[in-house]
Amino acid sequence: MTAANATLVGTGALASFIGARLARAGGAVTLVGTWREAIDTIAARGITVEDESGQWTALARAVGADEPIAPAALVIVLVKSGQTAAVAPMAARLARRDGVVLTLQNGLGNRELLAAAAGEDRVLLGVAFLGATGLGPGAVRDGGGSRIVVEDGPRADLAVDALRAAGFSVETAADIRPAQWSKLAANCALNPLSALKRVPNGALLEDAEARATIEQAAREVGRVAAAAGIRLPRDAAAGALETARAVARNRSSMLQDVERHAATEIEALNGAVVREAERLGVDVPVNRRLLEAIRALRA
Ligand code: KPL
Repeated sequence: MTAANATLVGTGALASFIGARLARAGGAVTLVGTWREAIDTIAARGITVEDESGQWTALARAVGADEPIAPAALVIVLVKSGQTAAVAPMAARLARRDGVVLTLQNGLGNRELLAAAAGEDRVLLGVAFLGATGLGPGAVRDGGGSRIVVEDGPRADLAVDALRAAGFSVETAADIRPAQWSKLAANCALNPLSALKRVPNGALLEDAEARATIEQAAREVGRVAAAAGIRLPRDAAAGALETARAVARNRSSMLQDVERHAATEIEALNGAVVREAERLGVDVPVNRRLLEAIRALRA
């Protein structure tokens, strides 16, 4: 396992958390983004992380998207899925020709957008079953979970070694789609519900009605996956509940988005599932209801 130098596209909670872990392992880490307060805070004081061990700080470089940055062997994309199309050309430029662009984002469609810009053989999809709660610019709390599945592919070892050196529990998969859809099932169930109820993930598990909705929403996603020919490693509802337990203390990214009045990832999550379900002729009433409820919140 070798600490790796990496460029992270994004300065939000997950980018700060993963960036801090990579930097603490000894890698030279650069975060690139547009959130000026986060860039200035990280450049001045590093990234502050709260976790079970207490509070610690890791030094990282943080720059605006228009500043010159030398291409890196490993580029990790961590912006919200709605911003992927906009950052894809930059992510492609930031990776060396022999480097790799890894997406650890939520939702469907990110890999395809990045591959269109960087080339199919330079992009890898990773699925992160972990959470990070933003506490302000350059400050984040570990939201629990540690598992990351990375698709096998050219130069996957660059990403796998770096993430393992940072202490994550990393697996590789020849076919990433079962992991991707398992996480999608968890996201479609937990994120909108936690955002509507304004509670951390764990509180949903203690509420019988919410728990039932989680199971129904996740099972619908499992049925869409099955109709698309993707076999999930286990029952989608059981998987979503397990993820909820692992990230119980986390405030889901959608809840954090709603609280800061930002665009949510609902279209790349339940929206994508509903569209796929329509294409495949699968009924997904619970996902449709959650989609409409979050759209209404935003309106
Ligand atoms: O992916 C997530 C998110 O918040 O977006 C998890 C960690 C699964 C739920 O909080």
